[in-house]
Parts: sequence; C-alpha cells; structure tokens
Amino acid sequence: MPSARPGQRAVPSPVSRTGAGGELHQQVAEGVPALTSNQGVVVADNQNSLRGGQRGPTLLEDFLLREKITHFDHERIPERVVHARGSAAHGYFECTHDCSAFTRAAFLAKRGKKTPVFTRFSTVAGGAGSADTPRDVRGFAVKFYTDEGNFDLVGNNVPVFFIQDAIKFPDLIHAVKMEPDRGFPQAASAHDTFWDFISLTPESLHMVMWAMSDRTLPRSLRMIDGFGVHTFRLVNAAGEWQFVKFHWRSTLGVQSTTWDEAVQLAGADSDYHRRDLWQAIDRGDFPSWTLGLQVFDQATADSLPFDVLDPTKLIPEELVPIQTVGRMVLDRNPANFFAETEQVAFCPSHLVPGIDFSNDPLLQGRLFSYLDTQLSRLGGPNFHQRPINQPRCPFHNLQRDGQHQMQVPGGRVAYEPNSLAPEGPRESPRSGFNSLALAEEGPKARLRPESFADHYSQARLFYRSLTPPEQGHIAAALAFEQGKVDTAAVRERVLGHLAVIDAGLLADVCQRLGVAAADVVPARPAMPPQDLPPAPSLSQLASRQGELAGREVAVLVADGVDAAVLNRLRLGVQRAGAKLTVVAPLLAGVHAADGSPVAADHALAGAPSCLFDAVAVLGGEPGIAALCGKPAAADWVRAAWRHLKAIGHDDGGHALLQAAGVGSDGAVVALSGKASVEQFVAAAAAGKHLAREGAPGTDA
Ligand code: HDD
Repeated sequence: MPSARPGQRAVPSPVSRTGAGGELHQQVAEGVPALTSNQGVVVADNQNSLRGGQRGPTLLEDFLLREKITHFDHERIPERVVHARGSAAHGYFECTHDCSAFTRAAFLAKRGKKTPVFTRFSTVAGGAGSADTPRDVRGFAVKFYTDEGNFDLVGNNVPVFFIQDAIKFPDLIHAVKMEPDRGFPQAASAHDTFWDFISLTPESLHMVMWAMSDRTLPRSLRMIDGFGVHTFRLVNAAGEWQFVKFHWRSTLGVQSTTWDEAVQLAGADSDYHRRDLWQAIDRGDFPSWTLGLQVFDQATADSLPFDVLDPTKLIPEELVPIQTVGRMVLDRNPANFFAETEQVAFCPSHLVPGIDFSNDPLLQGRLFSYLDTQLSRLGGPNFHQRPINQPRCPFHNLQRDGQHQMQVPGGRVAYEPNSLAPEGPRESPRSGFNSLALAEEGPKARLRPESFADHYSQARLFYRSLTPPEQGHIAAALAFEQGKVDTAAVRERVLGHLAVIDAGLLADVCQRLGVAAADVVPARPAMPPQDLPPAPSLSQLASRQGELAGREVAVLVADGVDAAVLNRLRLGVQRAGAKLTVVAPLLAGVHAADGSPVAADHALAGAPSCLFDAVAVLGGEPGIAALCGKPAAADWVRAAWRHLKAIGHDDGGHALLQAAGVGSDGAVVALSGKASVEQFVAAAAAGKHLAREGAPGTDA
C-alpha cells in the first residue's frame, strides 16, 4: 500500500466525488499524499473553482484558484538569448590519464578519478520551441562537479568561433536571429541580415566554412564532437603553466544527416535529437566521449603561423597532437526538464585551481556575459543554490540575502576578517584559486592585434583538408543560403570572399547559383592568405568508424513477409549494436507468410524513413502490391535512396523499390540468407553512401 512520505499528509480515506461537471474518474489509493496548496492547506476540490451559485460568477475569494493560476502564469522564465533549445543528461567524467605533470586540478590528476557531470547540448539560433535539426552549430556545455568546485567547459561542436572580440557578439546574434521587424526566419542563418554581417566581417569566414559543413547537420547529439574553442592554461602544483585546448571526441564518431533529411526531420519529429538522446540513455545505450588535450608551451605558440589567442583559429592536431586524458559517459536522464536542463547555469568563469584563462578577447568578454545573463534568467544572485547548479563539494562564504535565498545562514557575523566567529570560513592562500601572476604591458587602447589579421588562410585550410563530397556539401549549403538572400550586394560580397578562400569553391557555388564566377569581384584581404599544409584530421569522413552501434534500422513489412528473413535481419542488426524498428502499413501490424502475426512499432504514416539510419522492405506479393498503391510507401524508399542510406529488400520489397524509381548500387542489398544480412549490416554501418550522390533521385 503506498504511504505518504514524511512531511506529507495522507488522504484520510479514498474518495470518489461527483460534481456538476460529471463524475471524477480517478483512482485514489489509500495512504497517498494529500494534495495541498503551497501553504500546506489540504485541497478538497481540485476540479471546480468557487462560484456564487451553480451558474454564477467565480469569486475572487477563491485563494486556491488564485494561487494555482498565479503559479502557472509564472512557470516560464526567460529563455536563453542564444542556445535556448537544448537537451541534457547527467553522467560522469573519468580520468584515464594522470595529468598532474601539467595541472593541479584534482579531477584530472589521478587515473580512475570519477567526477559527476551534467552536459547540455543545444542549437544556437532557434528559440526554445524550435526544431532540433536546422543547420546550426551545436552547443556542448559540460558542468564538472569537482571536489574543488564546479568547472564549466562551455564549448561548441566546431573548434572555432565567428568573431574575435566579445564586443561583436550582440551584433552577430542579432544578425543571425529572426529579423526584428518580421519575426522570421526562425532558427536559420539563410537570410539577409546574417549574410550582410558575415560579408562585412571577414574574421567570421573560417567558422562560416564549418557552419556550412556537415558538422552542423548532426545525426544525433551522441554523434558530435565538442571543443572548448579558446586557448586556456593549465597550471601544475609547482606553478608552471602551459597552454591547452580541450577536445571532446564522440565514441560513436561524427555522423551527419543530409540537408534534405534534416529538413524532413524538422517536420517528422521536431524533437528528433532530444528524443534520440533520451531514448538511448533510457535503454542503457549510454553515449560517451573521450576528453583530449592539446597541451603546448609558449615557444610552440610562437612558432605557429597564427595567434593562439585568436578564437577564429584552430591548431591542427597534425601540429600539436591531442592526448586523451579521460572519458565522459552520460548515463542518467534529467528527472525534471525545467529544474535541470532549463535552470542549469553554465559560466566559462566557473574555474577550478589548476586551470586558468588566456587573454583571448572573446573568452575575456564571456567571463562577464554568462554570470550577468544568469541574473536575469534565473532572477538573482542565488542561482548557484538551485540543485542543478550547486557544487557537490562544501561551499561556505559570507555572501548573504538576495532574491531567492534558500539558505538560512545563522550567526551575527557576515563579514571577514572577524574575531567574533573564529569557526567561520577563512581564505586559503596556498590551496585556494590563485590566478597566474603574469606580467601584462602595452597601451590601454581598443586595438586588434596584427597577429589576428589573417582571416582567410584557415578557411582555405579547412576547405582543402576535406574530401570532395564534403567540399560539395559546403558549396551546396552556401548556394542554398545565398539563394535565400534577397539583397544582391550582400550575395556579391559573400562570393567575393569565397573567391579569396578557394577558386574551386567559388566556381562550385557560382555554378549552383547560375552566376558567372568570372564576374565576381574578389574581396581585398587585410593580409594575403597563406597555403597551410592540409590537415586531414579536420575531415569528419576521415575519422568515420563504420559502426552501426547506437543507430536505428527500420524494416517496412507487408503481409506475407517471410518471418525467417525478418528474424535474421533483426538478429544481424541487434548483433551490430543497433535497434531494429518494424514499420507496417497500420499499427495493427501484418501477418507473415506462415500466418504468424508480426507486431509493428510504428504505422507508416507516423514513421517516415528520414527517422532511421538504414531501411529494408520485406513482404509477400499481395501485401507489397497494396503498399505500392500508397504514396507514403513509395516516398519511404525514395527518401531513403535520396538520403544515401543502405536499403535491404526481398523480392516483394524489390517491387516497391522499382515502383518508386529507386536505383541500385552496392548499398541496395537483396536479403535472404545470413550472408546477405551481413552484407546489408556492413552497408548500413558504412553510413551515408556518398558514391550514390548525383545518381538520379539524389542530390548532387
Ligand atoms: Fe555563449 C550560452 C557557447 C561565445 C554569451 N554559449 C552559450 C551556451 C553555449 C555557448 C554552449 C549554452 C550553455 C547552456 O547549455 O546553457 N558561446 C559559446 C562558445 C562561444 C560563445 C563556444 C565562443 C567560443 N557566448 C559567446 C560570447 C558571448 C556569449 C562571446 C557574449 C559576449 N552564451 C552567451 C550568453 C549565454 C550563452 C548570452 C546564453 C544563455 C547563457 O549564456 O547561459 O551569456
């Protein structure tokens, strides 16, 4: 029998009430907690407000109604001005490599040390209710609840940023967000104001190349890498420091959707990424990342052909290798979205001893911005007291009062130094956080260093380090976005920048736009670009792992399906660590050739093939003939073909492929025996079949 928890009052006896609105069909078990007001008054009726007469007016005196409605009216807090749309999970970070030689941070010091984390992924431009799959950079923010205080690593899924100085951030964001007069487009960079800003801000071009790449169309939040972007410092116990850049590497590898797939997903399931993360964790398929560090000294920094304080530049791992020092596993979904995912407050200024900032001017501005934004978003200076934001180590100080103060600090002493409370908190000169004592010099001025002036070399480096299909996707994205720009002068300036980055890129974009590349007036760079040696590590295809683990294969079944083939397929997919989902014309499922029922996970109408990583079609002749008459079935296989997916089929399924005009290639596999299932699984594990691009029915 359920019983009320301590502090809760039990409902005295089960009740069943009939009101004017009809009978209340609610099971009330004995011993359940009584519903109360926020003042602890037990509520007798939660269905009807207090009225003067059965059909009369509602009375102002109904304090229970007013309390409930007032609370509801204030349920929302301001959404984040950027990164409003996000999904998060709890987990842990495990140090796998003793880093005490270069940092005194305890969470990195000892192999095997585990630290709880809360990680929030986000899009940047869209509002909290926007779809998960627009082309956008993804936020990758990790709160480490270390024994020495909270450390927030607030990064993105690309390694560079649009601007070099924080003073430009409001302009960048105003440009990319929906235009203020018309309120559109939501969650899209494909509009005039964004490209106007970009065309006048050449420092953004390197990140623009990343933003137009496949990185900003992630298949899953579990399949993105993360980057701390800025150069930070690590400081060891002897006070010696080195520079560091932080890298998260997805265990599942970086995987992307195609553009058309992302567009379809926005309609088919606007919570695609949120649901995917939640469901993976829920079924025990915990996503994980390794943490890598690029550690380098001042001499190395000085030897590089760019400034390590410039956040629009990366350091190729070909120049400074990445050392893996730990791994993060996300193994628990939030218990409450609002209390945790919405109220979590990340601040790059949340630092622990052993890590320090660099003079990156973008980072320096962020150190102000995040603390400031929490004051308005979370309503005051006590946001650190919310459970999700509280350090897990003890914290004591003499800060007092303020909005939403939840603690009741006793005693008469709220100052320091003091002699009246010798047991109170005191500073710890040696073990506490000490900023590095570094000498700074130079005039006080609003200056951009000369060493930040090269805006094109790394944009070119990135583009030239990619494989031809990746390069083609960038050109297609740029052409799409420019096609949405109304103002010709803006487009022309953008093309002028592409001319400096790479002539091949310009030619490809111009061809897709139907514009003559020869007419484009190249931009005049402040500093002529250099040809840096290509860095293959920047290509996401180069790091592809060819695994099906963590992904989802769907089989569209029709009546008369061969149960043995279906079972073989299920086993093969599951053995590869993936999930097999059965889609049927109706939710009722179908019947196999042997008459046995085949249950469906989804009805065709609710499960377009864009939701899955690979597909198969199986069914007997009459069943498939019925499917061939349904546009949704033809669209299902046609979209899978267009989205470069592996497609399995039996003889019946082949008839549907033909009726839909789907072609054939190495990733279209006839399914029957075990070997053919293995072939299909291998084709599905290979990911997108880029060799298919340009074939009839696909995008070039
Ligand atoms: Fe920022 C949120 C990442 C530059 C100001 N930012 C925010 C989040 C991420 C980033 C992941 C969401 C955190 C969460 O999940 O709650 N931002 C970055 C990266 C940047 C960057 C990687 C450059 C390297 N940001 C940046 C600058 C400024 C801001 C230069 C302001 C000067 N960012 C904010 C903010 C947000 C924010 C307005 C919105 C909500 C919040 O902070 O808590 O303060």
